[in-house]
Amino acid sequence: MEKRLKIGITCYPTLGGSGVVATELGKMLAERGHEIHFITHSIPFRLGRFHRNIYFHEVEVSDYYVFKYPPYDLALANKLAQVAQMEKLDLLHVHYAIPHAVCALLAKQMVGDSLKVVTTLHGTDITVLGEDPSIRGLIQYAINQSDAVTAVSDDLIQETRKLLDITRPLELVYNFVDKRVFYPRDMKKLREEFADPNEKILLHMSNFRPVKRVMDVVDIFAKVNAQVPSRLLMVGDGPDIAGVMNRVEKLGLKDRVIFCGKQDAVADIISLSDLMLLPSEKESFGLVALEAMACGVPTVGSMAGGIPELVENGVSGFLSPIGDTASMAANAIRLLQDAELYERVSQACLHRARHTFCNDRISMEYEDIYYQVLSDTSPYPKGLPTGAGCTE
Ligand code: GMT
Repeated sequence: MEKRLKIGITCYPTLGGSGVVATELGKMLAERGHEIHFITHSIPFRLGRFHRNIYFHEVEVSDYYVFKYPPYDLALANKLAQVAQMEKLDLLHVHYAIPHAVCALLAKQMVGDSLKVVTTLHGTDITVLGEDPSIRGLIQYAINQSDAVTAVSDDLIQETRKLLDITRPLELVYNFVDKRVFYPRDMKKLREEFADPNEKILLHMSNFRPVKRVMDVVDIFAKVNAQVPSRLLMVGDGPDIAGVMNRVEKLGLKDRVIFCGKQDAVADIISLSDLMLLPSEKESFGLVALEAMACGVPTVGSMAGGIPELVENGVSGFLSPIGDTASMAANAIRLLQDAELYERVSQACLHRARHTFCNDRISMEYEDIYYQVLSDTSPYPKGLPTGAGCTE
């Protein structure tokens, strides 16, 4: 290994795919020998057990009475600078532009230019907040001033360039899953508790926000269930859940749909399912589709954002135009009724997850970016060797 690095990581620790990716990356980098310092308001929820090389620094916010809004952003910037100085960090890798990249740049100004800032864009920080005039300029500034900026799909790179005035290169680094956690698990016993042997299980997992189009999930399921006896597992919680529950009741599907709430055992739940539904309006990557893919469970969903870069339509899943629930249902029915097709797609999923989005390879790609910003030289001057880091 090149020089062992000291890396500060900031993310949203308690929710969302960006927090998951940041935490899993920290764990991978720690395993590869680097020293990782998470600097956030809470312990990242996917951190799990105690890890060698991983430290946690809590950001505490002052609630002094003059503040109408507690200044989390300033407290974070101060903590980033403090930890960087005390622990002699080489760089800060911040996930999500707002406020994290801005706070990291402020910390860099406090500490000095030797502290590098790598920013990873995850999606809504551009596709939603990039259109918000109250912070748009700040997002643009943070991107242009970071030492390196990565995005989780090519689509997100194009969106960033379209929405903002970007004067620097943006690098593509796809999301990944840990293949030691996400693999096809034997969940026969638990599956029997959710569905009869002749029934299929469809799954949707999200934060139930409008961009996820959860009403479409119910519409697709209603159409599928009319032809293929099945159950729908709805995992997660969020603003649209009440509307979805009403719709399920109206359609007379209450005994077919199970609302599980937020759950941690994601790989277990996916492994007992047959199909993932992801009909999103916006999705820069679609981490949940990758988690399903790594368990051999195909996704039927929309062509939104970066999803087609992950799911090859007709090969490792099926994609339709946003809102076309008839086409999504037809694809789901085809997959569920044709065992040979299902097996072919499932195998394609496993191969793609293990080779293109494998944890070892993607952590090496980030490592390469870190060495470049620190020394302007890469240990892989011609790019990572083909297949680097990927093993079955
Ligand atoms: O999907 C969400 O609403 C959460 C959001 C987040 O910030 O965690 O997810 C974004 O980042 C994930 C990790 O990179 C991507 O897999 C999701 O596609 C992306 N969500 C959107 O673009 C809507």
